[in-house]
Amino acid sequence: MTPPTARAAGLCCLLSGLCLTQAHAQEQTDFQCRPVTCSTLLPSLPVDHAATNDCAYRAGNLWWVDYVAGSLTWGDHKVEKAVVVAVFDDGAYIDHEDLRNQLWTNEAEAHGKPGVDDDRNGYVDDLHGWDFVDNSPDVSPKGECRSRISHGTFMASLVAAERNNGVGIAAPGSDGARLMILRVVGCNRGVNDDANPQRLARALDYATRMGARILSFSAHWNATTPELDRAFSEIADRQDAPHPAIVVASVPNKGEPAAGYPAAYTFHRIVRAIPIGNDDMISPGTSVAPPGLNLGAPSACVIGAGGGPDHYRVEQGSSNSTAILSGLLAGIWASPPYARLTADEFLAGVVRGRMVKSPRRSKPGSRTPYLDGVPLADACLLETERRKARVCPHPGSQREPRP
Ligand SMILES: [Ca+2]
Ligand SMILES: [Ca+2]
Ligand SMILES: [Ca+2]
Repeated sequence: MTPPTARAAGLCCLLSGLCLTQAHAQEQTDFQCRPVTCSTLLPSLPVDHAATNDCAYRAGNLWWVDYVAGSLTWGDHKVEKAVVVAVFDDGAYIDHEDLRNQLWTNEAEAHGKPGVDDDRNGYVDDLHGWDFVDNSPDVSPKGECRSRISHGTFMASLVAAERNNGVGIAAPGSDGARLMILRVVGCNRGVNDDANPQRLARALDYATRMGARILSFSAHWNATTPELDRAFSEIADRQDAPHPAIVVASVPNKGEPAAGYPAAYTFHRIVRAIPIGNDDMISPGTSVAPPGLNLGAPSACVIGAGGGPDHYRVEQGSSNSTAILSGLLAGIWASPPYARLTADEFLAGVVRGRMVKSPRRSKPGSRTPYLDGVPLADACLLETERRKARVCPHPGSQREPRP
């Protein structure tokens, strides 16, 4: 029998950097404003939303936003109720310029007293989430993360970077999502830094009790425990779950034979992100995902928040696909006419009813179950006569040819 910490070691390894292959070694404060052309998908075309002034978007560097028709989640409507997306990762630098205004906030603690558990949820001063590694309200990455990339910071920005603030990037969840930061792994490779099942179960309970409706796992682990199975089943499978939520799970693309957890669960509230690398191709080495709600989302040449408060970098990997899909689902769910749907109604009507039936599909993959390709995630169901996105198939016309 493997001890729990070793069982979950896959998560720690991933979050220590294996999940992301570094495409550009240096993170910088200004490169996002110059055209970056590392993808053949949508290179430097005019952007879909002319009024958005974020530097990287205007420079044509956010191909992945337009690829999922993310601009259709922006804008005209007032967000009635933001969808809280819990990011399970190594924490996040919440003072980053594209993150600080995008956070979920525990209002009871925001208006409460320091040192007091104002909402009596068992966590003192939990303002924007919780650090389950060091049992602290400070959700910033710690230890070696300070001098390296913070995986969680990058992921949080792909979910919901602030839009139209003149700097950095925008994201499909910019308007509709709010970020709950849950630090579930550390960076020092010590025993206490592993993502153990008890810690994950506590974080799952916290996230859903505090109102997260999408749980974003850009990480995976290879074995599980009955305790963790129960915790996921309560949230993602139980019909009368008190706090149901949609789990967005990463399907890895480094040649792993199986998708790992939580993607391997067949629970009905699991949505899996299949990494799309370049040119509508499923990323080579993508693991076998179980049948279900599997949607292609961009993985390569993705620009996001770095370690400094105004730093950005370019990364690739299936982690990106997962965070982008989480933000996209949140952006759609927060938009009329979907904003009032329950998790099961949203899954049935939008994800199962529309998105997985999308006429946009990836190219065929080379192995089962990808021989027919996968449907590509997008917000095209929000398209109107007045607001269109380039990638959305228009009735009576072919998809616009690429240059
Ligand atoms: Ca509290
Ligand atoms: Ca307090
Ligand atoms: Ca921005």
